Amino acid sequence: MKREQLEVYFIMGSQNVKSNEPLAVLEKALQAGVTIFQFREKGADARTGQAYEDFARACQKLCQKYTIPFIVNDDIELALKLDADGLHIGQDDLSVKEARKRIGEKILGVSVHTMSELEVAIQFDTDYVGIGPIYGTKSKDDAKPATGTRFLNQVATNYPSLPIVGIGGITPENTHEVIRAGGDGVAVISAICESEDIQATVQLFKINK
Ligand code: 3NM
Repeated sequence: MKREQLEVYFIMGSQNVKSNEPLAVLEKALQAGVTIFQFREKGADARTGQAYEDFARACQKLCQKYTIPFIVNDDIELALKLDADGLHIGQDDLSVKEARKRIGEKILGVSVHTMSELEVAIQFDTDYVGIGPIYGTKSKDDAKPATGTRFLNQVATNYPSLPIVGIGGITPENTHEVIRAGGDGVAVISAICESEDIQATVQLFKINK
């Protein structure tokens, strides 16, 4: 993948959208210029069964309309069934080795928090790594404590050719810190999902880099 594709990495599930119209939010974000999308339907209020799959397909269709990569969080079966563009996994999901073996050439992203996790991700040709939470976040129940940009900076310095996206509490106001530390882009849930003007917010993420 090209590292520019990580510039504004939008992540969403229906649980992140108060209006009950997540597809409308996704389409606004796509129109506004997000560069990649991750389907992350998780938590107590998440859709399940057929409703989950139908919603994923609807999100994928919108991403295809705007020619933006559609990445599935955690659920490799869904990623394969829908022929998604990629899969993003954390450390509690299936192993990086198994994920790479099963998805072949699709985009693989891995969340890493330590150098040893990073080395495993690289060993199995991760296309990018997600590093966070950089700042405090309310969008992930089991998030680790916020770390700031130190680890991200260490990774960017040691692995200059590895695409990196920062995540966790990122807003248009702090995005430049992530980029200055060596991130190629920012992964965002709430600053976009809860924005009253998604067009303006996405533009600000790009301008403030
Ligand atoms: N992963 P927001 S933080 C999905 O640290 C996710 O790996 C994180 O949401 C990690 O932009 C996070 O609302 C939530 O803070 C990001």
